[in-house]
Amino acid sequence: MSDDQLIAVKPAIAATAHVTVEQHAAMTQAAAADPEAFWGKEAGRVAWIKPPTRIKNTSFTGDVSIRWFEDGELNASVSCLDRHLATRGDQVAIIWEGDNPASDAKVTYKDLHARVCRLANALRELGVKKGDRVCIYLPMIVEAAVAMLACARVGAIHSIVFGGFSPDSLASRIQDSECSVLITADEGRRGGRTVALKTNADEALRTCPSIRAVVVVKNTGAAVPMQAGRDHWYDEITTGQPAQCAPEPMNAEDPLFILYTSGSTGKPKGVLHTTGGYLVWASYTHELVFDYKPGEIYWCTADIGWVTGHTYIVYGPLANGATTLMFEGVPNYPSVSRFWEVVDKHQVNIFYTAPTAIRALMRDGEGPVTKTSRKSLRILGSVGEPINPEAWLWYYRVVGEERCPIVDTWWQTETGGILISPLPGAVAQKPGSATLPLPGVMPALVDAEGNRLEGATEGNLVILDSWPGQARTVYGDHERFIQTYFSTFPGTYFTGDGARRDADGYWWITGRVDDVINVSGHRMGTAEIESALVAHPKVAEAAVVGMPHDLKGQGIYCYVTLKTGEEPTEALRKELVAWVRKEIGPIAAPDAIQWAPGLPKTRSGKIMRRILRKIAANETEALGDTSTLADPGVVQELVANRVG
Ligand code: 6R9
Repeated sequence: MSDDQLIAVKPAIAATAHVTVEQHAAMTQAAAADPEAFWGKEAGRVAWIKPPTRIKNTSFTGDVSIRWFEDGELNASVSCLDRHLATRGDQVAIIWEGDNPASDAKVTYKDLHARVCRLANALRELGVKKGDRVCIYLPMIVEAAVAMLACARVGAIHSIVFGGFSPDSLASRIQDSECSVLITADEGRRGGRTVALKTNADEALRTCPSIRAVVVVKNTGAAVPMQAGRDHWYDEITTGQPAQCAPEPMNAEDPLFILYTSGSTGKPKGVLHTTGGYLVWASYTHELVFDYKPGEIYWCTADIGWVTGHTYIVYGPLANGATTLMFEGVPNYPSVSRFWEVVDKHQVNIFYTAPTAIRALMRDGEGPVTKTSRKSLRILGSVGEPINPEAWLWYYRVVGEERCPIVDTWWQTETGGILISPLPGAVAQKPGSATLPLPGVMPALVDAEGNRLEGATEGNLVILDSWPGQARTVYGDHERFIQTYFSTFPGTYFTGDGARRDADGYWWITGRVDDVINVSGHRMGTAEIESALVAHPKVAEAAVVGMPHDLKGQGIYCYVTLKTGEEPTEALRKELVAWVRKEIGPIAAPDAIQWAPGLPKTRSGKIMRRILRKIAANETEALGDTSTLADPGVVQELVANRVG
């Protein structure tokens, strides 16, 4: 795609946009010149018990300390609920659309407030106090949002674990942050199938002594065992609770939530976000990037188990008094028209999804899209991985009929919210480019040695200074936070992504430069999959890399060395795929397993992943320098037996 293909800002959008071209430039300038003044003003987006007087106190060097609005006091649930009651208590806060197209529900701000207060009171009765960790392992039902906000109400730190994760993955996350309560459901529903959440939870809890109580939402009504004294039905403990609950006053820097995410090494990290800065960022970005106007119907298709669900289904939209749609299902059930049918059914104006969904739907052609109206759509968004220009253009032409701007939003769990994205009324788009940083965000490119690169070039993407939504630490391991994000290029936040900046100053994210792979927008650490593989009794060694994949963006390619005497059979291959699914979850299921009698290693024993990535990608003519290998013959063997 040429860097020059500009899709101009649409006059109809610009005419009413929150931010115009001129304002974008002025805001960018103002935020850079005087961050204190700029963010001091933006802090007014949320409801403070005690407004902050100290705005920014951040350092990316030494012990790395990030503090925003540090003398302010607030409660996130009040900003998302109470303050809307007078003006829009009867407005719908959440439209819930079930997996089954016949089931849906509408929850007003007044209803949501009451439901949150009832659960918050019940949590307090279970002994939950400010600072306690509560794990949420729920499907995409209204109770998931209620649970998040009820935790915020009582000052508990929520840690949501995606419902698709295995009992082992759930257990390790509960153990790491020593959660005292788990909120789950009997079962989840997705694509016409059920997910055995309570059964998974029971298995996980065998190794989670910190859990004192389990709250179980009756969702499908399936019979599940309840452990007396530990397990409580959600309905039983919330019915009869008062519909009011005094919010816990929180310092701006008190934690709001932990969310586990994969990195290049070790176990997933508990990324920690605090209350004030995160909420301001969620509100600021949701309003500006989606140009959200009161009364509009906004739909983000993410799962609440990922950061996108946190910031752009719950906190951002509700802080802004929006109507947010929560979808329990999948894009292709009961048919591949589902997304667009839901858009028509609920008259969705703003639609935010992932490139992997767009690529999957493209395969079925335009018919399933064009048979729907989609006239309500005004803005389309993309998140989770680089969107290839073909998918961008299809989304733009077929779904949005060239009427809707596309906001390709680059950000991460650690950034709390969007950092690089067009604003619909202010920034012309280029298919495949995340375009420009939001006002207040300072990206830069550095080479491998950390030298700043200027002009049109490509390099490692770093951020030079803090923004309010930034993660503050890794739960229980600040040293790991410093090591992971601030030691590679000292003095800057290292994103782990590579990027290119073109001659117009537009940013093109090229993907991860570390050992993290992005499968359908889900971050997976190759180290996690490797350790799952070597935990199998027949596996001696494993190396995992990403490979190009038409639908998923990246697929999981595993090189496996078996223990002496073990036979590489098709049955064993299937067994290993099932093993990894069970150990981590279905999203980690390998796409290819290649039997590797040996792995290419340097003389010091380091696996040369660069070579393994090339073989997996079938770029075997350009393997690069193999002279430092201990045994170059290994490479020929692997090339000859590449799978797929
Ligand atoms: C929000 C989210 C973060 C990683 C990130 C990058 C990739 C996300 C992107 C994108 C290109 C975009 N990524 N959005 N790459 N263009 N618009 O996805 O958070 O799950 O932590 O993943 O996803 O590689 O580093 P998270």
